[in-house]
Amino acid sequence: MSSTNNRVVRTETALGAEAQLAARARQVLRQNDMGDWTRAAPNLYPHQWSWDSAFIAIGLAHLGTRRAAKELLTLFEHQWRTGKVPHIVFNPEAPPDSYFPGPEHWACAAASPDAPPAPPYTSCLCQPPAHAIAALRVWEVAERKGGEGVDEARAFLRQIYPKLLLWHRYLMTHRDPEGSGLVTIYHPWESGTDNSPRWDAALEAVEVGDLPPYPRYDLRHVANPSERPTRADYDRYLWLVKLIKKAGCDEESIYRSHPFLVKDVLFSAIVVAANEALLEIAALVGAEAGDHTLIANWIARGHQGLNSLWDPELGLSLDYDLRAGRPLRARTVAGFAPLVAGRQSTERLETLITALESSAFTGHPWLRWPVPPSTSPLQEGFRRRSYWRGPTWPVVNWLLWWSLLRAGQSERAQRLRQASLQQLVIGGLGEYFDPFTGELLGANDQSWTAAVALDWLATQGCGALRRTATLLQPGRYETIRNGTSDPLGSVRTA
Ligand code: 2M8
Repeated sequence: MSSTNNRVVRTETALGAEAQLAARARQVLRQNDMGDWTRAAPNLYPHQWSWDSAFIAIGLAHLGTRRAAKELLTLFEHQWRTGKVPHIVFNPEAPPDSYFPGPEHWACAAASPDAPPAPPYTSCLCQPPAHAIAALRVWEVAERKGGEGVDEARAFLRQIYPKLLLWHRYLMTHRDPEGSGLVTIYHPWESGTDNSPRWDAALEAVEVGDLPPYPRYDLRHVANPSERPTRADYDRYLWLVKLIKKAGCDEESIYRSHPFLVKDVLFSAIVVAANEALLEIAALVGAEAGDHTLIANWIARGHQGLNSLWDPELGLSLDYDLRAGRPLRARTVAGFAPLVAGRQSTERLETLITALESSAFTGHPWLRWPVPPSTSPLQEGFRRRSYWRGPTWPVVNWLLWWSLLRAGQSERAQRLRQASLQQLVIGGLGEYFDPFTGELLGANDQSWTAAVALDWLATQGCGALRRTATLLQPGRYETIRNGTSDPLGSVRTA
C-alpha cells in the first residue's frame, strides 16, 4: 500500500476510535442522567456536585442546549441566600448507605437562615466556580450550531446571569473579606483537589478531637483503598465539617475561629476566568454598565492577588495559609493558576509553559501520556495511584487545554488534547489515571470525564468548535476498554 493510502487508513482508524469514544461518552452521560441533573458517577458519587455539573453542562451542550442549560439551572435552584452554590445537592432517592457524609450529616445546614428550602439537602461548602465558563460554552456551542438552540441559549443566559453574578459576589465578599482578590476556602473539599499535598501542612496543624465512628462507603467502589484518601485524611475532613456545623455554617464565625483558612490559588484563578466569561455574558444579555465595572474590578483584583502568590523559584503559584501566615509550598497542577486566569505577560507565560513541560510535569520520563500529573512526581508526598496526590485528571487537562488556547498556544493545546483523548480511548472514561501506566483509577463512568471528552471531540485542534452532528452519532465500532492498541497514535504519526 502506498504511503498516501497508509495515511488514509490510519486517519480512518483514528476517526473510528474517536467516534467510538464519543458514543461511549454519550452513553455515560445518559446513564448518569437523573432528568434535570447528572450524578457525578453512578456508584461512588450518586448526588449532584457543583463543579462537576459545570463541566457536565459543557459536554451536554454538544447534545442539546436545553438539557445543558437545565443542568446548571437545577444546581442554581439550590443557591443559598448569600449567593453560595453548595458543593453537593443531595439526591433524595440515593440509598442511605451510598455516600458518606450524606444528607443526614448536612441536614443542620438547612437550619441556616441562608439555606434554600430542603429537601433536597445541600452541603454548606462550595467548589470552584466553573459555572460561568460552562454557561458561556453552552451559548457558544448553540450559536455555532445555529437553529432553535440559539434562542434557547439566549434565554438561558438571561435566566442564569443574575444567579452567576450573585455567586461571584459571594466569593468576592464573604470569601475575601480582605479584598485581596483571592478566595478563602474552609475545607480541602472546597478546592476540589481534596487530598492534594497542597493541604498537607495546613491540615497537619488541625488538631482532631473526638469523632464518632463513621463508615467509608467510598472504599467499596474502588479497586484498592490506596486510590482514596486515608483514614487520617478523613478524620480531618470530618473534624473540619464538625467545626463548620458548630459555627452554624455562618461565614463570620467560621472566619473567626476555624483552624483551616487557606487562600486557594487555583480556585481564585478559576474565579478570574469565570469573571471574564461573566463579563461576556453581561454583554450578551445587555446588563447594566455598573455590572460591567463591578466584574472588571473583580478581574483586576484577582490578577493582583494571584501576582502576590507567584513563586519565581518554582515558576508556579502557591496557596497561602492564612492561619500560619505563610505560603504552602507544593508542586501541583494548582501552580498553573496564572495560566488559567489568563492575560499573563509573555515572560510569565513562558515560565509557566517551561514548568508545565519540564520533568516536574508533562516532561517526566516515566509518564504514559504527556498529560500533567495532579502532583509533580518530584514533589514529596507524590503517590501515583492516590486520588489528587499524583494521578492525572481529564478535567484538569481540559482546564489547561482551554487555558492554553486562550493564551494563543494552540499547538501546545492541541498536543494536550490529543494525549488526553488517547488516554481516554485506551483507559476508558474513568475518574483519574495512574500517570505512569495509564490505568483507570477511582470511579468508572465518571460524568465530567465523559463531558470533557465530548467537548474535545467536538473541537478542532485550532480551538474552533466543529459541527458535531455526525461525529457524535453512535459509532459502529466496538468499545475499547482495557485495550492495548493505540488507535489515536496514528494521528500523531500520520
Ligand atoms: C471528589 O470529592 C468528593 C467530596 O466532595 C469525595 O471525594 O467524596 C473530588 O474529586 C471533587 O473535586 C469532585 O467534585 C467530587 C465528585 O466528582 O469527588
